[in-house]
Amino acid sequence: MREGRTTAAVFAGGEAHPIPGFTLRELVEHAERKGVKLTELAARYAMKGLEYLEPVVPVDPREVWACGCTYEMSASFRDAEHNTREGFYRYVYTAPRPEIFFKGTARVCVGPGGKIGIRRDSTFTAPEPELAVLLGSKGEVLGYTLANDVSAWDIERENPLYLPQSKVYTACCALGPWFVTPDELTDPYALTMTCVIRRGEKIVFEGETSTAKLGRKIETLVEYLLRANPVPAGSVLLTGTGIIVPQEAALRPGDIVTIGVEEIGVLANTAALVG
Ligand code: DO4
Ligand code: MG
Repeated sequence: MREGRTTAAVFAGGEAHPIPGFTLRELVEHAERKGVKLTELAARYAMKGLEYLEPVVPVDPREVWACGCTYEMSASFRDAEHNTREGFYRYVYTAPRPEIFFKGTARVCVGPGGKIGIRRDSTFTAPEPELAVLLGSKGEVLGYTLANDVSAWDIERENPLYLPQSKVYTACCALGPWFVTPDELTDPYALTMTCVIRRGEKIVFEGETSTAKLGRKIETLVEYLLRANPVPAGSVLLTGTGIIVPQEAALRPGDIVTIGVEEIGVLANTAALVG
């Protein structure tokens, strides 16, 4: 955020080189129109000086999509939760076609420090820490960030057909703190991801995974997403969770959820009731 406007910027440590006149989505669209690489355009347009800028949601995506059951942990926990057909989720983990669902638009996204939502009709809402990618219109990965696919697990558990209601609602998706470009993050399958939930002074949950456990290649997920479905440039794809938060640690208003990956940064959000 710069002079009251959401502004793209190249972050360097705690400070940033602003790119006045553009949001990141506008810069992605401009780079596509000009046929120039996003990183080249950003380097060309970025101001030389460094400023302290408050990071906000790093992109206002036209579309956010999310993958499910891409980690064995997510599939087996969900199967254990459900009394539906045996191995319903494991099937998706192993089948050629991945699970991909629509998570929403910029309307449901919050950035670092923003409030993530707990639906009033849910008693078991949990964070799902995920690696997310920023896409060009041909499916090229333009950057990596952290995402929280906040989910009303009890609604999904009642019946898998309720998935859209468990996944899509106000403030159900946190993104940030910024995107790291593929030239800086060369191996997205070697990232240690952590998640901590704090309630006042107490830690109510701590979990860790590695993206080495992601059961599919990101290109495969993107390829399925784009089949008969050309998503606009600047859309975001969440790659699924490998950290599962049990019901005992269900989110309560005021809880602080912190997701971290050393090579990307930290995404922290406070939970709040919505609706
Ligand atoms: O199948 C339900 C959703 C799965 C999901 O969001 C995940 O595995 O991350
Ligand atoms: Mg998820």
